[in-house]
Amino acid sequence: MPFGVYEYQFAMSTKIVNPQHKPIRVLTIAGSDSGGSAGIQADLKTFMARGVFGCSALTIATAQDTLQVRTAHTLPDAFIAQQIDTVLADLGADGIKTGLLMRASIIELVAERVKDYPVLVVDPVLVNGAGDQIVSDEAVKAYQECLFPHATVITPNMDEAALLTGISIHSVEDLRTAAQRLKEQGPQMVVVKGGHLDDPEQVVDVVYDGENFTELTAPRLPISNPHGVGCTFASAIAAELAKGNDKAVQTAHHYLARALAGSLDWQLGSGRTGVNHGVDSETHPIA
Ligand code: PXL
Repeated sequence: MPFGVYEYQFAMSTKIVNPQHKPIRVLTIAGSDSGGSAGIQADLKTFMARGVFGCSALTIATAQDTLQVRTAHTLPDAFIAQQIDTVLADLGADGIKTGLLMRASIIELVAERVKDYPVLVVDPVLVNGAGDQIVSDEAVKAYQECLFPHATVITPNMDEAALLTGISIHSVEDLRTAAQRLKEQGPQMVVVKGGHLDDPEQVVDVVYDGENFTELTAPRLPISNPHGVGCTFASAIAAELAKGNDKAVQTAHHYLARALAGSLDWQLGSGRTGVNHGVDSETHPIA
């Protein structure tokens, strides 16, 4: 048992000084982007920036840079389950966020484990940057049947919302209609991201809680197709919900706008640029 050594070392070297304070903990269940812009890298940087303690359960490892995913290895279901069980049994979580889950069996095992947690943000990663569906129809169905009914918030982009509802989306009105349909699939709140609409001036996201629609607008920045935006937004929402922020989606949206603006002058690799997660992290020490 090779890890026995480490357990022993932890036990011997840990000096508990002031054990009363429990940091707010958020678990991401997602893939790794070795390039650092998306996936668990984006999620953990966002958690840090929003002042919560981030944990992770890895679903898929990618060899990826700013230009492409070269290869990817999905981890075995049993090991994904073990990571989640291990973290939740000891540290617990005030919030959980899901990212790239790849196949129906993973979505099902995740749903089984996260369903009783009060904060669950599901970012259904179904379509890649080029607009192609990257998970099977069976996985899409598993999201709808197993995970959405337990979600506090789901955050599809408009291509994913179209896939999940069958609605073709060309306008803010279509985003609203899709949000209504998605609400019927079980989440408490829906955020449909309209970044791919062709308004050159602004980006509009639609939020629907079953009663009211809210539009989140931001000026369209001169960055072509930034990478990791969806992961960052969903993680910021999870962190804010875990902190008890009743304006979690709005706060996350403001953070994302700052993080995007903070990377405008970045030359990060030769492809799609990630966002500046640390744009204002000094003002958010771990809670
Ligand atoms: O942005 C979606 C996404 C999520 N998770 C991982 C990714 C990507 C996009 O590349 O690589 C691991």
